Amino acid sequence: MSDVVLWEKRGQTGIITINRPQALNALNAAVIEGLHEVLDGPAQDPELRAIVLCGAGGKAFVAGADIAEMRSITPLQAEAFAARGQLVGQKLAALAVPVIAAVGGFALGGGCEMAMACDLVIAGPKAKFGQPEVNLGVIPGFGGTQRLLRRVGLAVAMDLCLTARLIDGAEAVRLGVASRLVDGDVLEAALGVAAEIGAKGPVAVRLAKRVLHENADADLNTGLAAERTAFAMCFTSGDQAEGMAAFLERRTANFTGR
Ligand code: CO8
Repeated sequence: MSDVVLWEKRGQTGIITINRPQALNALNAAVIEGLHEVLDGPAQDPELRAIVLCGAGGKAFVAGADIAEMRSITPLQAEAFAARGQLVGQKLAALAVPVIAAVGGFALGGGCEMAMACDLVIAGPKAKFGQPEVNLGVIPGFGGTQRLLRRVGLAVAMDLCLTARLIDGAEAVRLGVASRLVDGDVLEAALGVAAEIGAKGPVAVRLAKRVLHENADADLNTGLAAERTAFAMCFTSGDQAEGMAAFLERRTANFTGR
């Protein structure tokens, strides 16, 4: 297993840590390949209820792609690097369980893009988000232009991508880049959210994630049809029977995820 991407299973929560604190967790090829290894391997564990993605060292979630490594790559290598990076984002979306980004510091460039590829983004008091690529003479390449556009609309996406300005957690939540702003330790807060989600009906959580992702670009009627089908699928699960019985019997549901 990679030493720049760490995996830990704590109860039913998986924790992925990008571990290059000396370079503010910048994404080099080794990190991208380490992420693929985790996402194709332990992150598929059917016992998991949620995954938290964080950066080591406290100062940064991820400060972008590794500028030193990117500096002298060829156009073809740049295309291949962006493709491998974008595929990480697609694998995060395709994972059955929700992925929660715990952003305690800088989430810049590829780091902001990686956070936006997660299902929930929890920002700590020192979080800073931004797409500063134009400072370096490049543009986002890990999905930033497209995910920002979908999250915040054209006007704000243009502002962030063209001016490279950084925003704090409060502004990120207001604009829709992040889901929540928390006080204190962002990893603990993200683990708390993971536990909160983990206590819900797992079949329903997985289906909700899937319907939201698979229909993010669909027209309303297509999305509503997918929602109806997934809603009906919930009624094939023991979770639905247990969840509704527990409510009516005024007790806590004991979900099995089947
Ligand atoms: N790449 C490589 N090394 C980095 C990066 C980075 N992105 N960011 C920080 N570091 C290194 C620094 O070089 C420094 O190393 P050293 O101690 O050896 O000199 C160490 O981390 C600490 O950084 P600083 O001394 O700069 O720390 P400061 O607190 O002064 O500043 C900042 C923190 C503001 C975050 C600053 O480091 C910074 O601006 N970093 C670069 C941010 C950036 O421009 N990110 C975008 C990169 S481009 C990109 O992400 C494109 C993605 C598209 C393709 C992705 C495919 C996977």
